[in-house]
Amino acid sequence: MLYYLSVGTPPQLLDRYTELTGRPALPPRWVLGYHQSRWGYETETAVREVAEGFITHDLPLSAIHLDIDCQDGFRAFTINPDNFPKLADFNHDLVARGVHLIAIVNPGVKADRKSELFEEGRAQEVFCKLPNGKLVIAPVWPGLCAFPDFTNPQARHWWSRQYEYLLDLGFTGFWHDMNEPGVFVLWGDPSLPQHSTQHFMEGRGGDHREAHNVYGLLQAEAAYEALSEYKPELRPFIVSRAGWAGLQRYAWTWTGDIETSWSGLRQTIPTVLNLGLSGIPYSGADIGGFKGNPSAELYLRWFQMSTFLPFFRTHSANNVKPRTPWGFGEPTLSIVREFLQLRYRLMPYLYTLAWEANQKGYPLMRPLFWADSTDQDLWDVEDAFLLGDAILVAAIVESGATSRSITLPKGYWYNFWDDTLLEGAKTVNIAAPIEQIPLLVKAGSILPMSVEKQLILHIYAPMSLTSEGRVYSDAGDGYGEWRLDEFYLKRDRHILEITWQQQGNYTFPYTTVQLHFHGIEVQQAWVDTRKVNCQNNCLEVEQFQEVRLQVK
Ligand code: NBV
Repeated sequence: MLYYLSVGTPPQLLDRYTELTGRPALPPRWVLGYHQSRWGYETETAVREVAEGFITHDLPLSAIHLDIDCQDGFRAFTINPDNFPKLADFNHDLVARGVHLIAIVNPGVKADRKSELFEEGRAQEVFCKLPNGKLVIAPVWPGLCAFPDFTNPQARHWWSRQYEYLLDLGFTGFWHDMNEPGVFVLWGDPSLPQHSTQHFMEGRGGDHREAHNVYGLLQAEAAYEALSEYKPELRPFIVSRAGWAGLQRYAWTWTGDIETSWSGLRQTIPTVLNLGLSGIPYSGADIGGFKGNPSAELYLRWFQMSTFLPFFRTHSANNVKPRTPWGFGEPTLSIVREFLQLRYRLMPYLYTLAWEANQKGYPLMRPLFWADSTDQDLWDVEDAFLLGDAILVAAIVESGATSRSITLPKGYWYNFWDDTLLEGAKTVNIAAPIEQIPLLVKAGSILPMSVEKQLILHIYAPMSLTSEGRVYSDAGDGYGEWRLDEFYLKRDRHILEITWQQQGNYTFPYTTVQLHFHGIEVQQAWVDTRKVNCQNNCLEVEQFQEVRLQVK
C-alpha cells in the first residue's frame, strides 16, 4: 500500500491529487446543458413527445437519456427494433436541434448460447470465472448474466468494440449503470462473490475483493478508449454509476437512486461537494429524486439548485409520474424556464470552469471553505456551495422556506437578484421567494455570460485594488484551437480600469461584447482612450485593450 501526503490549501490539494490520479477530461460543451431522463421512455414516440414538449414550452435542452426500456430484452448494446424503429433518423433530427441521445449500458451480458455477444466473450475468455474455470453467472435485468473482467486488457478491448453499433445509430454518450457490478440477490452482498470470482488483475490474478472498486472505473476506461477510437474528432461523454480514484479521467457520475424527499435534496450538496474534493468534479443528482413523486415545490427547489451543479439532469424511476417542467403547471414551468435560460447564459462561465478543472483538478462546485480555509465557521456548511469562485448558491432545502440564513466567506458579496451589497465573514438572512434561491456574486468578479453571439461580462465592482476574470473558448468539442481571454480590473477610488489580454489561436467566437457594471454608477467611459456612451451601466464594445471608467 502506498500513501501520498500533500499539504496545502484546498486548491493546491486538488491540483496535487489530480496530478496523481489524473486530470478531469474536458467535456464537450453541450454536456454542460440540461439533460432530461426517465426510466420509462418505452418507445421512440414517447421520446419524440418529450423532445417536442421542450420546444413547445420554449425550454432549452441538450440531451435525452434512454434507460433500459430502449433495449431488446434489457440486453447491453441492443435496441428494441419494434419500439425504436427509426432511431438513426430520429437521432439525426435531434442532433440538428442540438439535442443528443445518451444510451444506457449495463455490464452484465445475458448468458444465452444464442447471443453473439455472449458466445464471442466466452470464446475470447473475457468473462469472470470461478476457481473451477466455470463462468460466474448471476441474475440482473436480462436474466442470468456473465460479467466481463474489466481488469483484463483484452476484455476491455473486446468490450470497447461493442460501442460501435450504438455510435453508428447516432448516440453521442453512454450511461454505465449497475456497474459496481450490481446483481439481484435475495439477501447478502448484491455484487459478484467476493472470494470465488477470479480476476485477471492486469496479469497477476486476484479475486473480487480487490477488483470490486476498480470494476466500474475500468469499464469507463474501456468506453473512453472506444469513443476516442471511433470518434477521434469528438470528446467522449460517459456517465458511470460506479467509480474509483481517477474516474474523472473518463467519466461523470451521479448520486444514484436518491430518495424523493427534502433530505434527499439536502444530501445532494455534501455528496457532490465530497465527490469534487475527491477529484471527481462532474456529478449531480436525479432532480426531484428517483423513486417518488416530488411536490411542485420540492421539484422546483431541486431544479433551482441543480442549475448550479455540474451535471444538470432530471431522472426518475419507471413507476412514478412522468417528470417534465410542464407537468407541474404554473408558476413552476415559468420559473424552471428562467433557471434553464440562466444556465445556458452562464455557459461561458461553466465552460471556463470545466477548462480549469481539466488544467488543475478544481471542482466546479466548491465548499464555502474553498474561499477561506482559515474560517472555521465555513467548514460545517453543508447546505450552500460555490460555483467557481464567483457565485455562492444558498440552496433552499426546506419546505415552505421563503428566506434563509447563510454565513458568507470574507470579502463583499452582491445579491445576484438585486445587486444589494453584503459584507462577508458574517451570517446574513436572505429572501428566497419561490421564484428565486439566494445567489451571491463575489465583489471583484467578472462573470462571463452569453446570449447568442454576444458575450456579456458582468463586472461586480471590486472593493480591493485588483481582480481578474477569464473566459476559455474553443470549438466546444474535439481537440482543435483554443483561446483564453483574461480581463484584469484595477480600481483606484473613482477610476476603474479593465484591460484585456488574449492567448491562443481560436478565433474570438462572439460578435460583440457587453460590459455590464454592478455596484457602481458609471459617469464617464473611455474605450482605448475614445470617449463612449454608457447607458444603464452597460457598455457595448468590440475587442479592446483598455476600458477606463469614472465611477461613483
Ligand atoms: O435502469 C434502471 C435504473 C436507472 O433508472 C437508475 O438510474 C439506476 O441508478 N437502474 C438504477 C436499475 C434499477 C434500480 C432499481
